[in-house]
Amino acid sequence: YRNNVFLRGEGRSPWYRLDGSKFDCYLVGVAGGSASGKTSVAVRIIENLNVPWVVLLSMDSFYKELSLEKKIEAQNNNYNFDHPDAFDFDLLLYTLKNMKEGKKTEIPVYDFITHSRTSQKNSLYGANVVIFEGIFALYDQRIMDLMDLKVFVDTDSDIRLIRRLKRDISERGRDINGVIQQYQKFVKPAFDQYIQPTVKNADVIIPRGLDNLVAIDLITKHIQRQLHERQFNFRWDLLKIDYNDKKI
Ligand code: UZR
Ligand code: MG
Repeated sequence: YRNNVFLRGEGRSPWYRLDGSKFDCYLVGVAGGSASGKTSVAVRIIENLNVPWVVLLSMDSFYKELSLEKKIEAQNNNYNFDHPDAFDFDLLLYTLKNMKEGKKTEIPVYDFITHSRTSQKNSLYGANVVIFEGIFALYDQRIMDLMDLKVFVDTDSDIRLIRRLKRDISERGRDINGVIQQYQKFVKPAFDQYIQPTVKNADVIIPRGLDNLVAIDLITKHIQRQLHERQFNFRWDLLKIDYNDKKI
């Protein structure tokens, strides 16, 4: 996947299918409850893939900017960051579409302190594989329609609560009571009502998350095989060999 060879101008030139239809980068969606291990699974897939130009995109970048009123709610722990309404699915759709087409794409940088997008943006110039992870990765049909592979990380809720406690206390400066309160008020109800039902949208369900090396290996092999097939298509296209001539 010597993608850099195909880089030009405003991003990568798109690949083409044998039938001449435009082809784009491989998009994987990874959903699952909070602290289920989505990020870890995604990172492991990327390491195993061993392909250049792989992008990991987190749904955290697509939180909506909050009005002053909502910011006060957030400060008082009354704003629900685990509800689908907290996310800007339109911006997400626009961004993922651009990435799939290999266009230069700006990823917003969300600041969880001010609850707004910073003036800074991350620019991406196309990728072979994009892994998009978040609690609502498999929620919006328009987004799922763009995906080549849909994964749900299914980790027991007690394990997720333990991890969430550890992470929020050590990395997010919260105290034990605050984390438990938030979990009971927002995280658990949202999981039961909105996130868990999206498991039916998945192509593959990974029980136990990162511990499930076999599932991660199967997923990696599948993506590699698909990329391999696409690369061949591209080469034939480059060499202007008619596919029908090659068919025996
Ligand atoms: P995951 N979250 C934070 O608390 N701080 C951040 O900077 C980013 C996310 C929380 C978010 C949600 N809710 O419950 C959870 N809040 O992380 C989703 N507030 O992220 O899938 O990594 O657990
Ligand atoms: Mg995460």
